Order: sequence, then C-alpha cells, then structure tokens
Amino acid sequence: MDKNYLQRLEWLKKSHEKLINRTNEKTDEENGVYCRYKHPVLTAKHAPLLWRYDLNAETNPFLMERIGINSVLNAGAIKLNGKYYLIARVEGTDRKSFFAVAESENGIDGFRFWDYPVLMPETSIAATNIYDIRVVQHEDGWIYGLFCTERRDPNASPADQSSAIAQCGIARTKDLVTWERLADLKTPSPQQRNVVLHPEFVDGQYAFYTRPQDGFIEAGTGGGIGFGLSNSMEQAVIHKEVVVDKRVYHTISELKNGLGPQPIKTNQGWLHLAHGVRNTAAGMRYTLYLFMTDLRDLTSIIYKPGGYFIAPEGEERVGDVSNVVFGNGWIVDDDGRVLIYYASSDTRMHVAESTIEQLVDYVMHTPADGYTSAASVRNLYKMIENNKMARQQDI
Ligand code: M1P
Repeated sequence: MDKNYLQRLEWLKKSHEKLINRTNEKTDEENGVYCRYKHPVLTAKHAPLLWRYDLNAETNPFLMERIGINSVLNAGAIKLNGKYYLIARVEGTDRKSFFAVAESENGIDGFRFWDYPVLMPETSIAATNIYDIRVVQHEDGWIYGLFCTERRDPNASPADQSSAIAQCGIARTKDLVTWERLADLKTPSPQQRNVVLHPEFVDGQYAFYTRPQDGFIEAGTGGGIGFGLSNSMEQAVIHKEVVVDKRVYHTISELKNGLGPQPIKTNQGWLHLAHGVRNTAAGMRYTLYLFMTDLRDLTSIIYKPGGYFIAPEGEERVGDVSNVVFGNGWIVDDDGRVLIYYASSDTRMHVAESTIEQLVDYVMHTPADGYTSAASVRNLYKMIENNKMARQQDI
C-alpha cells in the first residue's frame, strides 16, 4: 500500500480522535444564569471518517473525502440509561439533512456519532428534507421524535425552485436505533415547523406545541407558539390551535418564534425554552428566550422575562446563517443540573449549563418586557433604587 496513503490515514484518524476526545471547560460567563462551555460539542468534523471517506486504497488512492458534511446543528437531546444523546441535524454538502445520534458519558464533551445515521422511514409522499427533531420521552412509554418534513410546494411555478411546504413528521422509538414512522401531523395551518410534543397526557389526549405560519419563511397572519390536542399519535390531528405566545412589535420575536425542546416540569410551572426572531438591516436575528406556563392550564403564561436568554456571541455569530442561535434539546439531570444544547449560526452545536433552581429564579424574577423604552427605564429605576436602599451603591 502507498506510504502516503497510510500516513494520511493515520493523520486523519489521529486528528479525528483528538477532536472527539478534547476536554471541554466552562467559560467565565458572569451572568449567574447559565455558563457556556468553551468548545462546540459537535461540528461537521465530528462526523465519522467512515461516512466521509472511502477507506479503500484501490478505489480511493488519494484518500479523498467522497461525501462532505457541511454542518451539525439543531439537535434534540435525551438522557437514557445514564448516557447523554444528541440527535443532531446533520447537513451534507448537498444541503440534505438527516438525523444522527451522538453519545457522550457526561453531556459536555466526548460526543461520538454512532457508525450509522438514523434511517428514518418515509411516509407515502417522501420528504425532500427532514430536520430539527424534538425528542420527547412521553408518559405513554414511547420516545417520540417530532421533526420538520419539507417538500417542494406543488403549486410553485417551474421558475420557483425555493417555495416549500413544511409540516411536522412524527416517528417513535424505544432505543433511538429503530424508528417507527407515523403519519404527519395535520393542523389547520398551511405550514408547520417547530412542533413539540408535551411529555404528559392532557385531558387524556396528546398535547402539541405548534407554530402556525402562512408562508414557508414568513409568519404572515399566523405565527406565535400555538397549542392543540389530538386523541391519536398514529393519525395525529389538531382541529384547533390556540396561540399561547404571540409575536409582538419591537421585541426579540416580532417576526416569528417557535418552541425549542419539550417543557420541563417544575414545582412552579412548566419551563419553556424557545427561539425568537427579529428583523435587522443585516437580516434575521435568532435568540433564545425562556417562559413558564401554568401547571394546570398549559396555555397560560405565568412568567416571561423580557428580552433574550442566550444570544449569539463571538464565533457563534458567524456561520451558514449568521447571527442565529437555535435550541431544541435540553437534559435535566437528577441533581437539577440542566444542559442546554444550542446551535450557532446553523453550523455547530454548543452546550450551556444551568440548574432548575437558577432557571426558575431567572424566569420568576427577571422583569417582563414593558414594550416601551419608558417601561424599560422604569425597570432600571426600580433596580437602582432598591440597590441604593440596600446600601449597595458602591457596587
Ligand atoms: O436559519 C435559522 C432557522 O430557521 C428556521 O427556523 P424557523 O422555522 O423558526 O424560522 C429553521 O430552518 C431552522 O432549522 C433554522 O435553524
């Protein structure tokens, strides 16, 4: 065998192992709410060599990459039998996304993709692209994966090769290996992305968070995080969507928003992570925010801090779709630690760490958005005056 081939193979293996085994460490984030980790937990370069290279010296004498991976983003997350799993959206250089499971012992580093990506069964009308899975351990015993299935708009003119219809695909599994595909969710909305299954039954039915939209990109008359019930998962149909968290002028989610992962049940209420999108001269800006809904009435928001919770920072700001953070996976450990997985600029996956206690405190005690500059200044005055009264004016 050619010496160069062998040397290159050795180098490829070493660099790949080095990347996967890189130890992650906390940054010195000072906001007290969460702490980012320094290194991304998954990138395109984490994709196994097995996927990318034909490892046969005869058929690939230059040891070229034959199948390129462009990005790893928007991962669902789950902890099973003591291990941390990310079900990532992997996008090839051909722009098609698929799901692949990466496993770690501690949830913050050492994520390694399984040898095979998920072979997701198709429905009778095959999707062109699938992405952004939300993985939910439901009380019915199944792990459900809800994801976006995208097909070209059948009514688009031949000149228009961009218009698409997004709907919610549903599959279930017990082990993340074998998936049973169910029918796509039916809702009154012409477009659906960012659909999340609530982990518990509500009035004996399956409960969904939706995101009704008129267009593929624009919310139009739709938008907001919706909520609806279906009595079946095999043929899930929502007849009525109620908007729980609507879009509001001049906020971080004026353009659109969407729920992230499944909500976390706390003593105070259901804790939600979502993304909000605003317009800027440089294009759309995606940030993450938190809110809490009532334990009994899931459509009632009881706390919603003003502004964003996580915004793109440093290298996170740059990528395929710059100025974006997107989170659809988080894991709660038995000790209350919360690992928040988020993608930056549609390119790579990161983790930030917090606790239930911190997140609940943040949600309950951060001032709500007053929707005007004057209201924001009033919030500042209240803070300053309280601090002065507490004789902390030297801070
Ligand atoms: O490019 C940013 C995000 O855009 C879409 O999200 P939304 O439906 O909320 O606009 C999705 O394509 C998402 O995957 C992507 O990260």
